[in-house]
Amino acid sequence: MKTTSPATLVDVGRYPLENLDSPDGQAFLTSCQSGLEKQSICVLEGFLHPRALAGMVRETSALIPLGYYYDRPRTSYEGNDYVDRTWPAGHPRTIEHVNRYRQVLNYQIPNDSLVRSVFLWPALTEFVRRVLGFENLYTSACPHLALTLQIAHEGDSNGWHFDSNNGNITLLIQAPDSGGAFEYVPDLRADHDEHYDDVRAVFEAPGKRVRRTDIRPGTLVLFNGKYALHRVSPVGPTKRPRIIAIFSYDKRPDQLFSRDYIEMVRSFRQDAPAG
Ligand SMILES: O=C(O)CCC(=O)C(=O)O
Ligand SMILES: [Fe+2]
Repeated sequence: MKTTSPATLVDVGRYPLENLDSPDGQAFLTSCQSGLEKQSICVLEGFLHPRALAGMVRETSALIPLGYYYDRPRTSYEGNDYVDRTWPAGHPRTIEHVNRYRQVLNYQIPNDSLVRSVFLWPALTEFVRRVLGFENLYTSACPHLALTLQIAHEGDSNGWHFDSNNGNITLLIQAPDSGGAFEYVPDLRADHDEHYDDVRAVFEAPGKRVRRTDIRPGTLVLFNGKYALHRVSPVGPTKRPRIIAIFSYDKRPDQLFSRDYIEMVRSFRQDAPAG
C-alpha cells in the first residue's frame, strides 16, 4: 500500500508545522492562538498544495455514493436528535433547525487516502495540541467519527449548533457555487452561562452578530465551536457539492463517541438520491 507523506501535500513553507520551535514556527503558533482566542477561529488558507487538493477532490468525490444521508431537524444543543420538552415552547432548547447533508464515516474512508494521511500526520496533531494548549491530544479512535466527510448539495444545511468537543478542525475540499458559507457568532455562551436570550436573538434576526467566512477549498480551519454558535448556510444552486473533512481529536488516546450518538448516525439513510 502506497501512502503519501503529508509534508508533500501541505504548504509547509507557509505553515511551518514541522518546525514549531523555530522563530517562524513560534510566530505561526502565536497568531493561530490569538485568532482562536479573539475571534474563535483560525483560518489557514492554502493549507494544501493545489495538486494535493485536486487529488483529494477526486478521491472524496468517489466516496460520496457511500454516504449516509441525514435529513432531520435538530436543536443547537448536545443530544441534538430530540427536543427536550421540559423546556417551555419557544425556548432556544426547543427550536429545531434544518439539518441535511450526506456523511461519509471514518471506516468508509480508505487507509491510504490523502485526506487520512493529513488527518494522521503527527505534526498536525502536535500543532493542534499546542494551539489548544492541551497537555495531551490524540486523533480520535472512533471507527465512525474520527475522520468524516460532510457533503452538501443544493438545499442542504448544517443548522445552528454548538459543538460538544473543544476543538473542531475542518479541511474544505470543494466549495459550492453558491451558499454553504460557514457562519458563526464568537463566544456566544460560556461554561456557566448559556446566554439563551442572545441565542434566541440570533435565531430571530441572524443579521447583526453573525460573521460569515467564505472559505476557499484547501483551507484548514480551527474553530472553537463549543462556545461559538455556528452553522453552514443552505447550499444554493451548484454544479458541485460542498465537501468538507472533519478531524476529531481528544485528550484521551482511546476516545469513542457515545453509543447514543453512534446509533443516531447509523440510523441515517444510505444511498439516498443526491439532493
Ligand atoms: O462544515 C463546516 O464548515 C462545519 C461543520 C460543523 O460545524 C460540525 O460538523 O460540527
Ligand atoms: Fe459544528
